[in-house]
Amino acid sequence: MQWLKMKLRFVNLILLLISSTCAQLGGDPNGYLTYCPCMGRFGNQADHFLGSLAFAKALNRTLILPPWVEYRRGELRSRQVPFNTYFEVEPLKEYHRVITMADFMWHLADDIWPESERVSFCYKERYSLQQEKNDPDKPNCHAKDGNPFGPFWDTFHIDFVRSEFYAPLHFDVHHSNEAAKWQTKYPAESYPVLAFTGAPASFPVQLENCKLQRYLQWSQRYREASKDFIREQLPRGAFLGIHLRNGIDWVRACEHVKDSQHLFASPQCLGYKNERGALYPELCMPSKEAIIRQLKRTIKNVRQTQPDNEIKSVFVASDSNHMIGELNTALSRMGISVHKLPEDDPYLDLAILGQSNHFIGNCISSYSAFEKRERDVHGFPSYFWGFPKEKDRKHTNVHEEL
Ligand code: GFB
Repeated sequence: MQWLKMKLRFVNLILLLISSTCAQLGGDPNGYLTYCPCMGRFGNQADHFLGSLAFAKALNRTLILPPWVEYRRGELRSRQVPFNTYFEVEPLKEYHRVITMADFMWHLADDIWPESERVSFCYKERYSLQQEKNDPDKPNCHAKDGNPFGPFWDTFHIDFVRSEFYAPLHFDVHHSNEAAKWQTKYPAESYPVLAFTGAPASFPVQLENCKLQRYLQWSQRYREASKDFIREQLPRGAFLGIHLRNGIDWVRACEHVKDSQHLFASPQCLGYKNERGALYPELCMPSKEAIIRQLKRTIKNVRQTQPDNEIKSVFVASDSNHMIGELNTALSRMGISVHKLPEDDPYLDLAILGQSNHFIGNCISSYSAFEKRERDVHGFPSYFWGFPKEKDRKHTNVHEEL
């Protein structure tokens, strides 16, 4: 009996907590916007996130923060990791109204977005890989077709009853009155939630949205883990963080350099209109010799220009080959030690790079681009492998001697 009373009290407490959370959350009469971060891995998703945040603000709709989509080797379905595992939610609210997808789905969706009204938005018909699903009389977004599309929406048991094709509207809210067009065509009263099959944003991130990076702040867990690593594993003093993007997917991606003006994040060093030059292979895949040359040069430059804060160590982040042996051999005579995380962790790598005194990244990589933007927010210096071109650099930099 006593046990039953306690159980009832516990259930009441849970119900009270849920209802008070609902009251706190309220509903946004201006509507909501969400999307599946269905393209690419973290760097791509982060670029898309900044654009989607700007888009939600321009439409004056609350942004439902999607989980990050991750792919693990050997798993057929993507994993969805809650947005706030890696980043704080509160700082984003300084810029615009946001709510995590879990909060929205558990506390508001039944009222605001009942199952019978869940519409998926795509630019135009998306064909299903399963031919039998493609009906010329009933064009569809097939929002849950394939991986990560299905697993993403399944995370919150979301199914769509209808598709909406929004062409010719687009997402560039900085250079036209596009936001007003969206609001006229899709008012919040009739469309409480705009749920996009992909991010309502461009890749790479639009120049105008880079500054939104300042609202993306590491969660306490990552702030602490990065500080602990730096304090416990690196020698005291300044350190240089480097990103070596050199896995097999990258080797293949770099083959596109020869026939492209831009590749992935390349505007971050070359400019959005190639105002700082054309693509060249060393930007994408610098040789080991070039990496060592640039490291030595950077370390010597800092010695000359900041003798009170010399670089004492190098922290290497990489998706594949950290080159620890080669770099230790090359830099030991300069009294520099080279370090990496004991286990692969792309987020902790980034959080550590964000605190390095100097950073050298890969201009083409959107993973490096995340880091560059984060450092820009704090005014920390960043450089790119092979940029400017070695032969150009000789004419422009007086501190280049090895
Ligand atoms: O982030 P991402 O879109 O950047 O994809 P790129 C690269 C992924 O590789 C990261 C891992 O999300 C990480 O999971 N990775 C890359 C790393 N660098 C590191 C690192 O330093 N440390 C750790 N631990 N992991 C492009 C994509 O990747 O690659 C394109 O933009 C395409 O869509 C191309 O897939 C081949 O921009 O570098």
